[in-house]
Amino acid sequence: MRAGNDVRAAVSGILAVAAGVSVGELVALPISPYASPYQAVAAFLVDFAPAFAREWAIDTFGTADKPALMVGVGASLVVLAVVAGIVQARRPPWGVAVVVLFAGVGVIAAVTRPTMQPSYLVPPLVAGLVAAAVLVVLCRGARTTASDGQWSRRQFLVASGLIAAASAGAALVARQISRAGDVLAERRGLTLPEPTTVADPIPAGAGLQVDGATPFLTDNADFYRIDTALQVPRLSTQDWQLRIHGMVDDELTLRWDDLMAMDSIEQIITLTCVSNEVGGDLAGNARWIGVPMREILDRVGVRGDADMLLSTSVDGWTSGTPLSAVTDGRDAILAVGMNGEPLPLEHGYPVRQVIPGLYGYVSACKWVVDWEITRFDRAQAYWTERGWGVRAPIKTASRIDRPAPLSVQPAGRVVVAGTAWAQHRGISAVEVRVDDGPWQPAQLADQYSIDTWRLWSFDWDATPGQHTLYCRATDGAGRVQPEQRVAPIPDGATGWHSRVLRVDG
Ligand SMILES: Nc1nc2c(c(=O)[nH]1)N[C@H]1C(S)=C(S)[C@@H](COP(=O)(O)O)O[C@H]1N2
Ligand SMILES: [Mo]
Repeated sequence: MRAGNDVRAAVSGILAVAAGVSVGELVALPISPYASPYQAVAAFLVDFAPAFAREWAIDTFGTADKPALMVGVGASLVVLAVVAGIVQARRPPWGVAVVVLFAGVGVIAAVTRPTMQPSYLVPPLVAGLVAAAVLVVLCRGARTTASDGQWSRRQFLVASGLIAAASAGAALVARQISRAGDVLAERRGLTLPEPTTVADPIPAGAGLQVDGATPFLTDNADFYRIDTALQVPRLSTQDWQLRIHGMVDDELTLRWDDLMAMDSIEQIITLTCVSNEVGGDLAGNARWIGVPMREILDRVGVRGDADMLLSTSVDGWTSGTPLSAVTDGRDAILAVGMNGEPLPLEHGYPVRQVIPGLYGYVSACKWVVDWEITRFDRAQAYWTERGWGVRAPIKTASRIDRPAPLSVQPAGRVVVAGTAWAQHRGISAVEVRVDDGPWQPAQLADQYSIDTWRLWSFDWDATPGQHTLYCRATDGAGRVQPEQRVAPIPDGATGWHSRVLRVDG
């Protein structure tokens, strides 16, 4: 008889856990997509998995690592449910204890979510309560049924009722997930706000008419992408919110419609990554539309002793920006548009920061959902916790873009062209040196603004042989790029870019 009882107990356990999970997901739906206990536990496992486990998962499942994880969590839940049912039938109330333990994992996972709100605790707690209650009721029934057929039928009815509830919950969850899949469709249909201030027109002389030169504006498809996201977040405008708290007079939570109700501006700004080696290509120049960040800070009333904006992305990444860079009059934007389109998903849809003059890791938070106004002596951000510089203004850089490295050129006139940037200071000169010769001035394209890169070219009278070309820029303050080679870590590389070419006789 024992085996039969065990099967019944196992089924009771599965129904109990299924009911708990579905009700938990159901309760989470109106709170936030990030309040789902199931998703929270999966995300928690990813965040806290040791490196070897993560590598093993990526090696084994490749790009299917995320679905594999979800299946893994599901399978563990089934095993837990069976164990809880059997334990509860044999030694009550220890089965309930197993369920409570698992609900505890859900609570811990919820607490560690970067977007965590106290309401995130409700779904795992409710899930635990429901699962425990169902387990107690069904297992009591299971023990009585051996001698009483009536109980059995009733139990069956209860069980099927629960299955119905569980599937209803699952259906709702599925709808929620499909809504996340709709983010791409939503983006396609999204209308950008009409900026009250448009960007100055680009002078014809800002670009270069030479093959292989970098275009003044970077297409979205060619724009460099740097982030820690394993999976590009899919955050809809409906789910987006920006919670502003910390050292402020009045906390504020902005929703998409609130943001759209504010005046927006259009501005062309060059973004740069601190990880660029000398001559690196992790820089791009785009036309952004968004709301000035300063206007939002004005609404909450920033306390005088605060000096840092700690921004958190929906995936938990953080950046720490000096508040002065947001309030000193430069065009720090909470951007929603990039080159005339809504932000591409991988560039921060629906909302990201763009702040001229600072490397991306201390300024350009993508998928931003939380602003804490704090102090540099109280808080740290993702990369500064890992040894990168706390304050990271962009260092002056210049790069040779053409001719291609190690290419063979005909003797005579060769057009050398490149890019130079020193955002928020501007570029006042670029010089080129051939081998050990003197520095010669390059021709500068028109400067669009001090917040954008500046293209340059140099007419080189090439003589046969192998040559090394060097370039160096001077910023708007008159400071020449130093020769000394410094690695990107902790706050940006320095040194002159060079390129070796052969010239045929
Ligand atoms: N959420 C999030 N935002 C982020 C990052 C990240 O890892 N996560 N990386 C930053 C870094 S280091 C850079 S250089 C810029 C790059 O922006 P892009 O990918 O749009 O070019 O984004 C910044 N914003
Ligand atoms: Mo970066």
